[in-house]
Amino acid sequence: MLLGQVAVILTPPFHPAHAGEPYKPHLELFVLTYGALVAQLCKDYEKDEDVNTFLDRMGYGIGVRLIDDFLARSAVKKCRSYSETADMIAQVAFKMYLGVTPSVSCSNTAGNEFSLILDKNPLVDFVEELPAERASLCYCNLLCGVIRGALEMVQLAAEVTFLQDRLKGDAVTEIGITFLRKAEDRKHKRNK
Ligand code: MYR
Repeated sequence: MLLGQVAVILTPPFHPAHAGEPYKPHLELFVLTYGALVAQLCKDYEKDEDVNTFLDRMGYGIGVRLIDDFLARSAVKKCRSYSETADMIAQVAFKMYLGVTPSVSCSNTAGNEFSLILDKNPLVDFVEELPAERASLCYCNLLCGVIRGALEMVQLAAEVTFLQDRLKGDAVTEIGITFLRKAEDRKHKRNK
């Protein structure tokens, strides 16, 4: 499975004339393709950690490309705080590409750690449960890489990991985002 194929399924060609129009990605095709990708990786790699790393790196490559598509389709303004950025990821980006809106909470007093809580995760729509021998697999780890790659392209370094996962029996699915630089250090590539 090639990075380009997954990226094209998620982001079909966009024309600026359609900015602001409702966007319908080929979500079901993406979800099914993603499942096939993870299944293949599990055949190729014995260790869950290697599959997780592969998915994160692949997601990073997608995120680096996806950010231009996101900025063009959404026409959003530059965020002024980590909190705004976390809200934008949840309310605009997740809604746009996955059709769901995670809830966002800040998890530390420094204001640079956030949790995205997903009640519904379309990426696992066709997954019942993880096999017992794949207990450390982060099935949706691609998403962490996508977020990390997209943020890096707007000069925001971040660590992104799954903190909880319903596929592993947790009560919710939770993605943790830790912004690594001070907001004032940002040199925006956009000047909107
Ligand atoms: C800015 O301040 O310049 C805007 C920041 C926007 C960050 C958006 C990051 C998008 C992440 C995409 C996640 C997609 C998950 C399916």
